[in-house]
Amino acid sequence: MSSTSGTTTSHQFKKLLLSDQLEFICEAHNGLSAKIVQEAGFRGIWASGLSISAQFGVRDNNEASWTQILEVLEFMSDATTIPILLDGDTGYGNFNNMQRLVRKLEQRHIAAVCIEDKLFPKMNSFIKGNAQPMADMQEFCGKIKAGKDAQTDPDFSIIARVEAFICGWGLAEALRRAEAYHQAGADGILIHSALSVPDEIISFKQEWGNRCPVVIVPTKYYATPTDVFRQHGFSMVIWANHMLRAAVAAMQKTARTLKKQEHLLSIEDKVASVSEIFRLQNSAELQEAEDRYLPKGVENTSAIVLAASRGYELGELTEHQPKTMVVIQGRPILSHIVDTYNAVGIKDIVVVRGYKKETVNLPNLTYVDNDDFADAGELDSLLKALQSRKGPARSTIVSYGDVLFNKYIPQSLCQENDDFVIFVDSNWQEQTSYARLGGFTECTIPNSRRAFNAKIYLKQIGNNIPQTCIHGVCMGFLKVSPGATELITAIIVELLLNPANRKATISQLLQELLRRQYPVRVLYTVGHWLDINSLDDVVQAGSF
Ligand code: SPV
Ligand code: MG
Repeated sequence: MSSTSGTTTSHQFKKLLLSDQLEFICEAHNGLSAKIVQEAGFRGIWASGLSISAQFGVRDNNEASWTQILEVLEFMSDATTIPILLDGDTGYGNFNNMQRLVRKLEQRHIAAVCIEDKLFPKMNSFIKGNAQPMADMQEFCGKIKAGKDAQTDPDFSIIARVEAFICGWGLAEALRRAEAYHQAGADGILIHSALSVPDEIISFKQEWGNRCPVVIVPTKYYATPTDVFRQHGFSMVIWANHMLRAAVAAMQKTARTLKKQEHLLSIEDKVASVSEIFRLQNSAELQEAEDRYLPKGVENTSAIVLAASRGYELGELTEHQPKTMVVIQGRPILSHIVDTYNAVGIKDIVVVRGYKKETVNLPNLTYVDNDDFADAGELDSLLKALQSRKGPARSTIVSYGDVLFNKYIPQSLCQENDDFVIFVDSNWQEQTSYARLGGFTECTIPNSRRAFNAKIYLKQIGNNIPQTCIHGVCMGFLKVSPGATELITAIIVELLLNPANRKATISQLLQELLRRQYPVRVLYTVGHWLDINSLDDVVQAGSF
């Protein structure tokens, strides 16, 4: 992977290995721990065989297959930009397997691999090290050569790990092997020791001098001051398993506490917050991408249903209840409206009630009362609804309490990003009740094949438009984007300051938007809705 500094990770690793200071790399065993290591400031990662097998819950004896290790490496590489040195055990086979391994590592932007001179399946060096057989030295040299020949990136490094001390063969054998591996092309030597003091590795380094970089793993001689390693000219220290061991200790403690206490109170402050996990997973990036790539969903959309008026035109039917509560097919009109909104996922529904408000009582709705309903108009109700809402602005669909509609209508409105979007039925000649609605509209293009893919905007709206200009009838739906909510509220407030506008309608609001030159997007439909304006409509609605 190319890093933020513009160089490849293999190049960065080479530089660390050859640097004239003591460098440190730290173990990680999955994407998350790799990211944590990088964030701590480390300039390299040790993909430990012990830790990766342990996080799988298996032994460090090549029980996890090499392709399973490769998958973990891919996550680690994806999560970071610093170099990763793979603990490649014995190379997972002979020279041939080693060559394939190197090619696969390069494909995954792994900077380097370390192989040890033991036999497959290997055993962790700290378990009966003395009894472990070593690889044939020449065979191991062939494996190093094969790996170096397989790499296509000149900076890819191969570290040869000498297990002579671990297996009880002593300094002379360690030096003999290290020299052979160096001659075979190894970029560095890892000299390993299981003693609790650094004597073996120091004696090795004193004899070895500076023939090539020497890497150490002070897991067992952990009490040694780091300056001792510096003074002896080691190149790199690997903190080989401490992320895994830290996690295990924390998990054991947490699990025991939870089991015993059966509540979360005493551990909440001791564990990472959920938001910290989201941060490590880079959730913010996905949120941004969703905004860019996903069609706008309904999850951030609310609805306002204007249902304050009585609806005199229905006569006796509205004597004891407003029109929105007139029963159609066994349920009030409002219940049908709520179902349609719910069907597209819109749950947050504000209903403005006025006439016989106590009869408007369906569950799961937010009610706003307009007790001035007899003297005030739609905009007065809309303003009350807008002002009642708390929290961050959301998309809002405004509709009437006596209009039935297909879910296609709110769904289409939600897809559009424009600040103001309305629906226009182009089949206006068949609409008998247009006068009651927003009235006639002229748009930038009439509904036609050409209009199908075009963005269409409102040119004028009202009931005095010349017949030849009419493109449809406004259905009373208005979608307002979150960004335009404050604006629309301010415009309504201003309109209502004039007493002449006391009974102003949605149509007048749209006229005002046009007057102020705000674009109002138009979506065309033919049908998909029904305005209940007469007893005939009530009957007709039964088959809607
Ligand atoms: C590992 O981390 O898997 C190692 C280092 O190989 S050690 O466990 O010390 O052998
Ligand atoms: Mg290992």
